[in-house]
Amino acid sequence: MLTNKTIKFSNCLKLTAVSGILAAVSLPAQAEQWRGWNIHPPSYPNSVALESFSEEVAEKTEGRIEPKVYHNGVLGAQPDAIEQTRSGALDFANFNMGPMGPIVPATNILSLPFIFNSTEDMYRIMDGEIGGRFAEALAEKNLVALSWFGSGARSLYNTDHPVKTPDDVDGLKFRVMNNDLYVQMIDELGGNATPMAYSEVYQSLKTGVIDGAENNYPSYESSGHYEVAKYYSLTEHLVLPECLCVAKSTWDEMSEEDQGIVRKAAENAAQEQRKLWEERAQKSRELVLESGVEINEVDDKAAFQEKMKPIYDDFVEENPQLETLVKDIQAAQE
Ligand code: GTR
Repeated sequence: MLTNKTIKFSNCLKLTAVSGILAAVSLPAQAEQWRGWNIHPPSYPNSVALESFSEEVAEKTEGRIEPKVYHNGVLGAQPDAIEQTRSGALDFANFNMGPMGPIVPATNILSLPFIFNSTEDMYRIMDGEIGGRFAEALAEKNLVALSWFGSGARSLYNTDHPVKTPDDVDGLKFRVMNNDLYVQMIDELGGNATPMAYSEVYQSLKTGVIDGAENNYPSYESSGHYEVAKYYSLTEHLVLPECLCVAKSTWDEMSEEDQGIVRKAAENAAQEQRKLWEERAQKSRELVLESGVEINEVDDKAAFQEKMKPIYDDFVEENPQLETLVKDIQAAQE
């Protein structure tokens, strides 16, 4: 007859045997599942680069980290996604520096119209010491910027007529990204600005809630805005960098080895994005032209710059601590 004592003893033996087997199999540590935010459709250059980033991270960490990108802005509008990444509810994202301004004031410098002369200047400056200063400002707000993507130049487009001089903006209603600086930008030109989520622009153009918006060729095309707003005017007023950012809490949880892997993958993704960008910008331009869009040069860019000058003056007056950074960016392009 088995006593209570012997039953317990035999169970104990079984347990010891099972844990012995488990230890021998040496189960892999549980993979970290990362959620990544992306506003664009899967074929967009940024999306392709984010997928490459995810694959490289999963492969090089041997599955310790498994990033997954959610495309098309399904995880929310950009300002909300920035907050979610800051809090660690999202692990990584590709953010435009435009809507970053209200959260990280230094990044507003990047939204000063005509601050960069060209995409090449922007890349050179953001990849260097000055870019590091922006990364520091982002880190203070819990965002680890690992590399910089390009987004070409943004230009005005509308449903009514070509914009050739600032006077042509008079009275037009433009959607802008969520940042007061852009409201002032349109005001200075004599138009009316409405901050609005990217996902709402198409419908608002269609129903006449707004007359126009501003963006680069690939976004103008992939969002379908060109189907409604047929006049694309090459003001090229903004050359905005975008980041591949990781949540600070996610970053801090990683080993140094994995941080190195993730950083390298982000740098590789930026190189790929920049290359794909050039091809896509060209394609998008052709596509919108074929569909009957009228693209026009502006007569005199300096006239637009002149109108927007008060934005600089006000910005420096309100943020005297950022004046040096503005000046350093200007000096780096002389
Ligand atoms: C795109 C940019 C997006 C978003 C969008 C917008 O060019 O890549 O991140 O900022 O513009 O206008 O909201």
